[in-house]
Amino acid sequence: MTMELQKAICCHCSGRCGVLVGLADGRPASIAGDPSHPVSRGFTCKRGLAALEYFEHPGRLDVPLRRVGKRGQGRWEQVGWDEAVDDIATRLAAIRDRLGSEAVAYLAGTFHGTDQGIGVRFMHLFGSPNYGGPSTICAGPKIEAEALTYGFGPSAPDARPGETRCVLLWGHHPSASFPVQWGRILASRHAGARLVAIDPVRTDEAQAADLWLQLRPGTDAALALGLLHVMVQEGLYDRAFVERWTLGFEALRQRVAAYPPQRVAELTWLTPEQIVDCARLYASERPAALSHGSPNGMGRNALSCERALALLIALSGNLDRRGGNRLPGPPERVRTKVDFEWYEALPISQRAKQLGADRFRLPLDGYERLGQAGRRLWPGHEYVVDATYGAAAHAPSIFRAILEQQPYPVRALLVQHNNAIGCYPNAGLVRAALASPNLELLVVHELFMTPTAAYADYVLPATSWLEKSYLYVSGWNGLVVATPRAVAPQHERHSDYDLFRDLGARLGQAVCWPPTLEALWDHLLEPAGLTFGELSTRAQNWIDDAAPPERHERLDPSTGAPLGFATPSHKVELASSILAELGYDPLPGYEEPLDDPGQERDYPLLLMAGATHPAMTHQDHRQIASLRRQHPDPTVRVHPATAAELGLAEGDWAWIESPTGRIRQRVQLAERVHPRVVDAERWWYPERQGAEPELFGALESNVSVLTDDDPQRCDPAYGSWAFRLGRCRVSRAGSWR
Ligand SMILES: Nc1nc2c(c(=O)[nH]1)N[C@H]1C(S)=C(S)[C@@H](COP(=O)(O)OP(=O)(O)OC[C@H]3O[C@@H](n4cnc5c(=O)[nH]c(N)nc54)[C@H](O)[C@@H]3O)O[C@H]1N2
Ligand SMILES: Nc1nc2c(c(=O)[nH]1)N[C@H]1C(S)=C(S)[C@@H](COP(=O)(O)OP(=O)(O)OC[C@H]3O[C@@H](n4cnc5c(=O)[nH]c(N)nc54)[C@H](O)[C@@H]3O)O[C@H]1N2
Ligand code: SF4
Ligand SMILES: [Mo]
Repeated sequence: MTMELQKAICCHCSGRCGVLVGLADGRPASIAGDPSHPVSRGFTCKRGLAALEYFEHPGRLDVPLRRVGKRGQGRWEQVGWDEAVDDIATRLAAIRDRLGSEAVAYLAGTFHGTDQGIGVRFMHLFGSPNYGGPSTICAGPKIEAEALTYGFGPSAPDARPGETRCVLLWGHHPSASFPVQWGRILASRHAGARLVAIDPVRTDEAQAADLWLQLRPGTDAALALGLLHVMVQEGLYDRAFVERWTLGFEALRQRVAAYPPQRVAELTWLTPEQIVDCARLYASERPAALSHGSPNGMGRNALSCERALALLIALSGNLDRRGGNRLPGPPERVRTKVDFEWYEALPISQRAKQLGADRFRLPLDGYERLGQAGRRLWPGHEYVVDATYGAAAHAPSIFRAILEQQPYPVRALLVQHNNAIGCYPNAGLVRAALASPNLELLVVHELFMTPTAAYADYVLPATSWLEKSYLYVSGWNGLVVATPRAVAPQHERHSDYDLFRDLGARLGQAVCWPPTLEALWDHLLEPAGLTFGELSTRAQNWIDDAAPPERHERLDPSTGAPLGFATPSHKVELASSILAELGYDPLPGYEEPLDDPGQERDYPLLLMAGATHPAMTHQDHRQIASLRRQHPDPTVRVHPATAAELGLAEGDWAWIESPTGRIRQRVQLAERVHPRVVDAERWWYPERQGAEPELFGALESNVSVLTDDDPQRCDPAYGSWAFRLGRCRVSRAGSWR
C-alpha cells in the first residue's frame, strides 16, 4: 500500500485550518494538522480530526433523489444527475416565463467550501435578486457597518504577542469558534496584553479576562454608545486621527451625550464603574485589537451596534494599525468571489424587486453606493463587499412570500449547504413555507438528509471539501491559499459549483461558466500571473497579497493626495453619508431590543438562542458518533438559583416556551449564565425518522422554534433578525425518552 500526504484546508468551519490528508491507494486514510500552514501552523480541532468519519459516514448522500408521494413523506426514487438537472432547469424556465425570474429564490448557508454561495452568480444571470442566507445576521452587519464607516469590512483584529496591549472580545467566543485566533489572543495575553470580555456568559475568555462585563443580552449598542460617551467626555480618543481623517465628530458628540454611564448601566445591567473602566482601558492601551463575534449583529440594533464598534476602533486610533484592527481590503493582485458574482448582470429593474428591499434599503440602494466608493480605492474590483453579504434578500421575507404570495409569489426555492429549518427564526413558519403547496419546486443540495431536505422535490448529493479543490481569497488578511482536491468526487456527488454550472448551461448561461472549478480559480488568479495548478502544487501553496497597514496614508499617484478611505467623502464617516442619503439615522443609536412589555409577565426569562459548541458546527455534526458522544443532547443552561426556583435539576428535561412555540431540552446547571437568562441551542436528531410528522425531531428541540422573524422587529436598514434573543419561560418536562 502506498501512502501519500496531500495538503488540504478543513472547511468544517470558517477557521480554514491547513490539514495533511494521508491517501492510501487514493483513499483518505488519515488526517492531521499541516505545520506549514501560515496561520493554523499544525492546529486542528476535534471536528477537523473527525473529518474522515464525516467523509465516510454511511448517511452521506450518494445519488440524486426525486420525491415520490406527498411532500415530506420521505419516499424517494433514484434518478441520474443529468435527468434531475434537466427537469429542474425546465421547471425553473417555466416559472420564469409565467411569473418572472423573481419567483425563483436561493438560500445558501455559511462557509463549507470555497464555492459557497456560488448560486448567487446563477441568480444574477437568471435575473432574480432573491438570494438570501444567514449572511444578514452572521458577518453581514459588521461587514456593512465597517464598510459604511471606513470603506471595507470586516477589519481584521491583529492580536500580536508582545505588541498588542489590549484585546477586547465583544460577543465573541473564539475558544470554541476560532481556536487558532484564540491561541494568538492567549499568547498576547501571556506577553502582557490586557483582556476584556463583553459577554452575558462567563466563558473561558471571560474567566481569563482582566475585565468581564456580563451585560444584558441584546444591549450591546447601548454599551458601545456608553463607551464612546466616556471616551469623548474624557478626551480619550486619538485627536490627530479624528481631526485629519473623520467626519461627523460634533454630531457624534451630541449623540453620545445621551448615553452617560449611569443610564447605560441601567440598560445593560452593568455598573457605571464597569463602563468607565472598560472605556479607559480600551482607549489607553494602544494598540488594542477589538474582536467581535456575530451576536452583536442581531435584531433591530444590529447595524447600530456594529457601527458603534467601528467608531470605537476609529476613535481609539486603532484603525488600520498593526496590533490593532487591520483594514487590508481585497487582495491587490487577485480577483475575489465578489468579482465573480457578476452583480452587474442583474438588470436594474430586477434588483428593485428584491424581497425585503421595500423595508430594508441598505442591501439594495446601499450596495451600489458602497461599490462606487470602493472602486476608487481598489481599481479592478467592481464591488468590495460580497453580494452574499451586501446585496442579499431578506431570508425571513422569502418564507413569508412563499406562504402569503406577497408582494408576489415565490414558487421555486433552491437550497444549498443550508439547513433552513433551524437556521432561520421562527422555525415553525420556515417549515410551513417548505411544506406549502405554493412552492412548486424545492431543490436541496446536501451532504446528508436533513429536516430541510425532507421536504424537497429533489435532494441532490454534494461533494464535501475533501472532494473539491480550494482557493481562498481573503480580504481579511490578504492570504491566498490553494489546495487541489484530495479525492475525486465519489458516486454521483457534485460540487456546489457544478450544480449551478450545469443549470446555467441549460438556461442560456453556458458561456458564463468556466468548465471546472479549477478553471474558475485560474480566472481569479490570472492578474497575479499564476494558475491554480501552479499555486496549489507549490511547496509554499499560498501568497500574501495584503496591503500594508495605514494604506489610507499612501499617495494616490494620479492626484498626489493621500488615498484615504473608500467612503464617499474619503474620510472615516462617523456619521454615515450613505445612511443619511437612504433616509436612515446617520449615527448609531439604541432601541430596546424586545419592545413587547406585555409579554414580560408570561415570559419572564431572557432567552439566548444558540451559542457555538466546540464539537459541532451549527446544526451539523449531530450524526458524527465521536462528536455526538461529547454532546449527546440538546442543552439549556440555567443558573442554579433559577433552576432551584423552577424545581429543575441537572439532566432534567425542561419545556422552554416563547410566544412562537415550545421545545424541550436537557438542563445543565451553569453558574456562568445570569440568573435571569437561559441559554438554549439548535438541535435535530439525525438518527430519527425524517418523514413528517417526526422530521428528525427538528421542531421538538430546536431553539429556533422560539425566535421571532417579524420584519418589523428586524434592523430597519439591513434587516438582521434577533436570531439569538427572545423571551421565554421554563418548566419541568418530566421524562420522555
Ligand atoms: N437560533 C440560532 N440560529 C442561528 C444561529 C444561532 O447561533 N442561533 N447562527 C446563525 C449563523 S451565524 C449561521 S452562519 C447559520 C448557519 O446555518 P447553516 O449554514 O445552515 O449551517 P449548518 O447547520 O451547519 O448546515 C449546513 C448544511 O450544509 C451541509 N454541507 C456541508 N458542506 C457542504 C457542501 O460543500 N455542499 C453542500 N451543498 N452542502 C454542504 C451540511 O450537511 C449541513 O446540513 O445559522 C444561523 N442561525
Ligand atoms: N465550533 C464551532 N465554530 C464555529 C461555528 C460553529 O458552529 N461551531 N460557526 C462559525 C460561524 S458561521 C460563526 S458566525 C462563528 C460565530 O462565532 P462567535 O460569534 O465567536 O460565537 P458564538 O458562540 O456564536 O457567540 C459568541 C459569544 O456571544 C455571546 N453572546 C450571546 N448573546 C450576546 C449578546 O447579546 N451580547 C454579547 N456581547 N454577547 C452575546 C455568547 O455567550 C458567546 O460566548 O463561529 C464560527 N466557528
Ligand atoms: S477550527 Fe476545526 S473545524 Fe474549523 S477549520 Fe479548523 S480544524 Fe476545521
Ligand atoms: Mo455564521
